[in-house]
Amino acid sequence: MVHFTAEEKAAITSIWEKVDVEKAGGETLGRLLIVYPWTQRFFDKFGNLSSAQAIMGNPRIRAHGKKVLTSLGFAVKNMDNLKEVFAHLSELHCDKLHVDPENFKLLGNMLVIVLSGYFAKEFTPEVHAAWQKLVIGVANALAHKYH
Ligand code: HNI
Repeated sequence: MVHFTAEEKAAITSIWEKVDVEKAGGETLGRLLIVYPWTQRFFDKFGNLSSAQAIMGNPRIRAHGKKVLTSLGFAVKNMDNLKEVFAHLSELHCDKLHVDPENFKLLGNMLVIVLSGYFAKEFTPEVHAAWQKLVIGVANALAHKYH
């Protein structure tokens, strides 16, 4: 079970309260699909994914990215309880969506890259480490119910 110190929690929250979930969510999911093109197969019903430009301008990708980041917001509010918070979503991604859990790590890393771009000045090594710990914790929690 991951444990977050008060400093790590503060580092995560100080960034999170400034995040625009639609903008950052759309960019994170869009970049995931471009940088790791095999992830596109989960979104083949989402319309035009034919180029990087099409993906970044696709309103359904942006809306879904917002949904994913909104859900990640529950992690920020429940850092001591990640497994419980994501138990239901873990079952959904395993049983219904069949998403390989490796992809959760890729998405988490992409989010850290996107945030480090938006908040370059504040992204000290300590803030970076706290965020990386959170996204790994979320990826592990989402993988927890896989069988
Ligand atoms: Ni994910 C649906 C949260 C990573 C593929 N996903 C959801 C929903 C949430 C969610 C919330 C909506 C559930 C519902 O409708 O009840 N996903 C998250 C979170 C992460 C994540 C918090 C990681 C931090 N999902 C991923 C990854 C992939 C993924 C990495 C694939 C590469 N998710 C999906 C797909 C759906 C989905 C596919 C269904 C989309 C749809 O609407 O058809």
